[in-house]
Amino acid sequence: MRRIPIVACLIANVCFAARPVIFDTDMGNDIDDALALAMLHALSDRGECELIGVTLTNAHPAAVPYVRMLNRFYGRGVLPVGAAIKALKGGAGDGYMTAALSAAAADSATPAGTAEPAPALLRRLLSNAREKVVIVQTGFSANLAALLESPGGAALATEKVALVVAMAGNFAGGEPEYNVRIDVASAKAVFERWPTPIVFSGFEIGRDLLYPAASIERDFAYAHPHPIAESYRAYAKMPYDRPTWDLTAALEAVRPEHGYFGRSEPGSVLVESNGATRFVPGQGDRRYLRLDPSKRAEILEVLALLSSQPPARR
Ligand SMILES: [Ca+2]
Repeated sequence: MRRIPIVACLIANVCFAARPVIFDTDMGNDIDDALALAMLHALSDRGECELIGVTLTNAHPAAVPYVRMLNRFYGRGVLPVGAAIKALKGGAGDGYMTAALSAAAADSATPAGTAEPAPALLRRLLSNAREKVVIVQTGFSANLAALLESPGGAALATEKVALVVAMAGNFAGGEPEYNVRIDVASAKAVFERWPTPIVFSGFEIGRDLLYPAASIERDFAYAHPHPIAESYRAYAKMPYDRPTWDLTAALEAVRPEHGYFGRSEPGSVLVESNGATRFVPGQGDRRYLRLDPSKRAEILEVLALLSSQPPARR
């Protein structure tokens, strides 16, 4: 009896291609991007999505090698990685990347070669996609804004993007959120004019779901060194429980039907000059996530399980 759902799942995976996903990230500024990328590899291994590329909005020189190192750890070393097109003040940090690269040095050499600019990669991935793509944006909006403002970019997004899930904004009335504040002009362009639906995981969602340090110590012990665990330890003094901002966006992007989060009514999102986001219900196809506190334990369990899942293809 226990085999039946597994077989059904395998058949389903063969019969229906997994939804392609692009991960657009400011990797290196905070640790949640690394955990979110680990999750997208795990979900790809499970056949729930297909990670087709990573585009960066952190221009730190370690960002491309670091993402390539993680992709290689998870058995996807050939995955294309696009480099950030501009260094943003306060948004080009190396919170853990160099440390994790040096810890991994014995395990794998850093691949040579430059990366193409992220907006060019985004355009190529979308143009070549056989079905509509979900974009998980967990950093600044520079790449999507560049695509939107390039010739034919809006039409390409309309044709090839199903949905953007963005970790951005603050829908609980707080301060301007970091991902918006660092590049206000790009966020304003994307959140107000991007031609497909956008679902926002606002600051308040990840803030209220803290990743347990105990999981880093326990669940990643299957590999030494483990690049995610090394990164987490390098980012801040252990033990600490870090908000799961980017993980929640990745989860909602791939598993919307699980209903982990509630969603607001549709509306529009306006970006003020200081980076504050304002939701206006009514016209528009923007929504933001809501967290039911009674689901907190379940969601944290899922986030830890997926981000710590051993690579299937290593
Ligand atoms: Ca991020």
